[in-house]
Amino acid sequence: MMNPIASHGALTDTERFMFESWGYLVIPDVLGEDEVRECLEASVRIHQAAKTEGFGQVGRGYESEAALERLMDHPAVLPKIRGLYGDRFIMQSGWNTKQPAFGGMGGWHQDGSGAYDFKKLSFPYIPLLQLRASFLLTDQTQPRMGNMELVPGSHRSQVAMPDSIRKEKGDLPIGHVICAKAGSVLLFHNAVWHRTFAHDGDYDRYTMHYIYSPPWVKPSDRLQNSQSFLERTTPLRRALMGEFTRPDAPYGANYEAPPFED
Ligand SMILES: O=C(O)CCC(=O)C(=O)O
Repeated sequence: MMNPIASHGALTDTERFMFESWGYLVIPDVLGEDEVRECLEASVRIHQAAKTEGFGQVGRGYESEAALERLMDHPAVLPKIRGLYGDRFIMQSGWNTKQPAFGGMGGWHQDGSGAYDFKKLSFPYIPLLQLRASFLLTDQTQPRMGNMELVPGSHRSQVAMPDSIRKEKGDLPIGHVICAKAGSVLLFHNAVWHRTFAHDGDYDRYTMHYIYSPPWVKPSDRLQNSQSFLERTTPLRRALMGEFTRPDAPYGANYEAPPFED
């Protein structure tokens, strides 16, 4: 199947068109083999520390693992986030997910918040509020390797996926199983219907997801930032954690943009 392949760095007009049309992009070769290995080892460590069993998600791994911290503002990916949001956004969360060896199909869903249905925010389309960059840390070049499956263009669908399909975790003829090498990044809109695809391998599959949001959205993987992380990380990453100074009443007169390099 076709992939909406994107280059490293700034969002091109063609990539913007593909993102608007399908709701996602695939950026190959973002991480080299050594970086993938380091991130994979870090993923195993944080899941062991969190004692996850079966499918599991661990937040805040970027605070303790330098290899994961480096991905927060990766130069191949961050310019795409800026291309879609402009200069003012935060990293709302960073989740590391494990699809275990021989894991089954995940449930179809759109990303959002259990506390407040994103559908209430606008009609007819759900706005972009959680832009996700998913770093694939295991080979997913064939289906049934714990891939992500997305329904292209479904972020613009004015009807929900039928309950019958959701209940039985059924297949859809328009489901697109993302096949890509370890080190690739999938960038997608919160409203695209998606699920974790089955994994036939005898090893655990790890993916590191970074979710970027407008600056007024609350972080979802932390109640407050770790002071020690803030003290030792870079100014840009501090800004991405939402630690920017606000000149007056929140957001009224804007605030200083994160210190991007260009
Ligand atoms: O399989 C994964 O890593 C992603 C799971 C998922 O769909 C989600 O976190 O929303």
